[in-house]
Amino acid sequence: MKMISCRDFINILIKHDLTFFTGVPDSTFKDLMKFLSESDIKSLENIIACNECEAIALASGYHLATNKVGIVYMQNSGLGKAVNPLTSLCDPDVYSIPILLMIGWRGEPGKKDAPQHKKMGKITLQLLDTLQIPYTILDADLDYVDKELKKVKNHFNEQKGPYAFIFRRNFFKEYEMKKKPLNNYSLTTNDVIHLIVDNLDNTEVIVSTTGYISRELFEYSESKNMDHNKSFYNIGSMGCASSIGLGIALQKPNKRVIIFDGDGAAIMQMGAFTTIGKNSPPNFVHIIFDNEVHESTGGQPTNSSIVDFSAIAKASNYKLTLFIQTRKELLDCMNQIKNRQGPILVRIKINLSHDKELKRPNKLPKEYKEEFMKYLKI
Ligand SMILES: Cc1ncc(C[n+]2csc(CCOP(=O)(O)OP(=O)(O)O)c2C)c(N)n1
Repeated sequence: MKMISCRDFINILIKHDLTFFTGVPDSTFKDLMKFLSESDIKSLENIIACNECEAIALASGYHLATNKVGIVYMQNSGLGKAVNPLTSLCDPDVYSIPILLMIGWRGEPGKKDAPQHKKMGKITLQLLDTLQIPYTILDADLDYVDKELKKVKNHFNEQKGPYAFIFRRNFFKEYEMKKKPLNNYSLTTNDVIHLIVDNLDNTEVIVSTTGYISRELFEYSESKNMDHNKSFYNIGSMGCASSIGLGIALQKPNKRVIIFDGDGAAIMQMGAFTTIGKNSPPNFVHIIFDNEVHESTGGQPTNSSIVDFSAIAKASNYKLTLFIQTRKELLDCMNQIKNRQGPILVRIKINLSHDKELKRPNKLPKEYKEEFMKYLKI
């Protein structure tokens, strides 16, 4: 299979004066992200955004300030989030702002992928057609990329407005980082899930976030032969676990609702903190597994290292906030939160520890949903 090295790809972009990157990571671009994170090419800028809507706006600001074209990378799942600024900000009928979209094509028809990618995979090209955004499904061939970039430049000169490059998996050759990102936190996602699940009594349900966290929870439940009916695996809709949990908590005041959130996911939809605080369900526990990266898509940093989640939660009317770094603190926390009223926020610092293949929920999402709803009814 043909693949392109990250350096060659970046060099071609630089040749076409494309040096500003922003976006939300997708595993399709994990090697490119690694390359960008340690590249010493001075002209390159890469800002990892909270969500795809923000990324489009950021690249628009870049264009307004420089008259140059910014690149926005995203998984196709993020295209929905980007639709609003694409249609109401960048569109040729509004401000005509040129942006080169780099879209990872998950759920491509005919290829095996997880269920949450199926619909978006099927409609990605149709959606771009509907948005009247021209696109190229890029072949991993440098001359071809160069030719397409010339074409895109003409598009930007004549029409302005966005243009999309669609990327299949395995477009980029593997890039080995010189220095692997590490942190020294003692707890792993696995440790935390085991410890929390083992300390639950029978009144809680868990809503878990997109990516590795749901997969770890699933795998642990399988290994213990537990029913999955007390967990709602939010395998798609990144950032929405806490809002799904809020919807449940408000209707089921006798069930404790525990959210297993990621730092990237929590930041993606941070406004949810305020809706949680405003509605203030006492049975709501928001746990953030904070490894400071988007681990599920290859370990790209989130903004978490500069975010004081506790301060944000407190200022949003959460009733208790806890910061956990050790096993002992986590055990104490589990006892403490049993008798306290929510909303409660627990931020747990998590070690980067994933090198194993994790299982994915293997039944249809609808089947898990039905089991979960049956349990909630009791
Ligand atoms: C809207 C949207 N954008 C991007 C993705 C791709 N994606 C899946 S998981 C993930 C990373 C989640 O990071 P975090 O919440 O910090 O959890 P971690 O992976 O570190 O466990 C991303 C970016 C997505 N699923 N949806």
